[in-house]
Amino acid sequence: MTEDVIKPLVCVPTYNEAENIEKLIGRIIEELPIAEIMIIDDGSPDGTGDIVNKLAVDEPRIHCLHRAGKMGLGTAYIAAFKWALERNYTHCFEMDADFSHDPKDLPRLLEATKEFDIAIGSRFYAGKLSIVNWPLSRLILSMAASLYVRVIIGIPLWDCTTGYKCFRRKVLEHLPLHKVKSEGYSFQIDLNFRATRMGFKVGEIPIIFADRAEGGSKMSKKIVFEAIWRVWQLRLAALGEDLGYFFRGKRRPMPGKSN
Ligand SMILES: Nc1nc2c(ncn2[C@@H]2O[C@H](COP(=O)(O)OP(=O)(O)O)[C@@H](O)[C@H]2O)c(=O)[nH]1
Ligand SMILES: [Mg+2]
Repeated sequence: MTEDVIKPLVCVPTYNEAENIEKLIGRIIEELPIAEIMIIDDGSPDGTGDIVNKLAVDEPRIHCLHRAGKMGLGTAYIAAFKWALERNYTHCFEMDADFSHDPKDLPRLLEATKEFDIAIGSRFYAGKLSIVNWPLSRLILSMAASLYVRVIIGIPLWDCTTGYKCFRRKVLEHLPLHKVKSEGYSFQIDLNFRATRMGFKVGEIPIIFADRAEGGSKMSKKIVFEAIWRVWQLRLAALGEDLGYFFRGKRRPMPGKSN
């Protein structure tokens, strides 16, 4: 498929985002009218999914996947990416529903995919912070997570856990999505790691990140602990894979380097 016609899908997982969702969808359409939007709602008790259904009646650019219960961010994105790959979308965005990610940055991230296979919105690029109103504890946690990831698995990114991203279709076509079991923070680390190992170019675009205005965070200790051990699991799995190729005398395929 040629990428002359650009058709992005903005994927937004939601759990109890009734206060944000209508306004967010409006802003996405305003900032990037060529995009379509996929909301992945996990049966939000506050009726987020119903709001999206009503909006979708008059606006064909809005789509919604309804899942029965809260199943986590990682599987939500995977479901949306698979849906996109079955259709002719050229790019997929990851974006939060709580206005932490400014819709104004959508065109910048899309533009950056001319140079990079994945453009990620970085909250502390080159040591320069661009965060508004976020608790210091969350900031320290995120920066520490990126440093930890850099040391253990060597991804050369300042912000390894950001959830504002734009993927070119070919990255998602090559990533083994069925193998990705990570959630939360580690989902972002996982995809960055796999894509980098495949030779895809991941580029950081500085963004201004603001704390959510409405609703509550779904961040939990479980997500943090998952990230700590998952990084080691990714490292060991990669080592196992490399050894496998080595003993078979073969080279590991690098689809990101092929064009
Ligand atoms: N579908 C789905 N969305 C989720 C789930 N957990 C969080 N989200 C959404 O993921 C985005 C990020 O979550 P948030 O609570 O803001 O996390 P934080 O920014 O790390 O505090 C928001 O749009 C949430 O509504 C989940 O289990 N399922
Ligand atoms: Mg948030």
